[in-house]
Amino acid sequence: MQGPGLPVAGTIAGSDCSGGAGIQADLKTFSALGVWGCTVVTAVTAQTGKCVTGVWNESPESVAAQLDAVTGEFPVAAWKTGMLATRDIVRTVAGRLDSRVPLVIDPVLVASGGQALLDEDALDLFIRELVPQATLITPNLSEAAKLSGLGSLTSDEDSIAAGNRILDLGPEYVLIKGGHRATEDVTDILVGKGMVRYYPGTRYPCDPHGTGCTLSAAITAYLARDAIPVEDAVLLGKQFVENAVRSAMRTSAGWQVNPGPV
Ligand code: PXL
Repeated sequence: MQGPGLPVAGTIAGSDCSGGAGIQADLKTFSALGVWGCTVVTAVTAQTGKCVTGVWNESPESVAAQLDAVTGEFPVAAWKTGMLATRDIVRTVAGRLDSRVPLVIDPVLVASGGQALLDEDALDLFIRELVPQATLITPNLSEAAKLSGLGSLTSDEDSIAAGNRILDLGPEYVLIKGGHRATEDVTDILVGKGMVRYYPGTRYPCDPHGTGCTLSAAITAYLARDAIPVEDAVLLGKQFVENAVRSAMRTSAGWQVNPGPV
């Protein structure tokens, strides 16, 4: 028996039946890192590693009840958000988070196949009410372009400029992911108040489903488990996701990221 003592992380996100992204990626990652995972499901998606074929959103009442149940039982040491689906869910989540608990926001806007994972009419509320609560927000390039209002981001300078614009929205740190840049390696760039740090990494010859979810979940788990500085949690999270990409599984629809124990 474990008794008390496992650190607890929570994820507020959508279900991905393929198991590579969403709630499933988060739980696998939490477990691999020795963290107890709690889940608040915002939507159920039907999808393969390649395309989303259906989305069913939860009601705000469901999300509120899940959040209340989790926080009533567990001392959640860090939260992450992924797919939030609707304006009502954004409002519900933004009004219920405890400002003392670190929050990692993966600003999931659109699936790689083009399916919207956050309604267009939710974006302003998301930016106004949730983003300012973030300890860290982890946009990819197109999310960073949208959140910053800058056009396409093609250089490190562009990413840093976008990071600074997003910082003005209120989060403590912004991690601009470089996976979608046409570069040989994958360099993520962390922007904080008065600081910039580069995280270079290897680009592997596959582009598996679920890397963004796994990265933000790993950072959340490290924050929950070790209460380390964000800069260190990002470094460890990046190493974790690289390992999960190296272990990626091939399916009939592409590659799935595979977060294993470390
Ligand atoms: O990768 C972002 C993401 C997050 N959450 C869910 C998803 C996806 C991408 O497909 O389906 C549920």
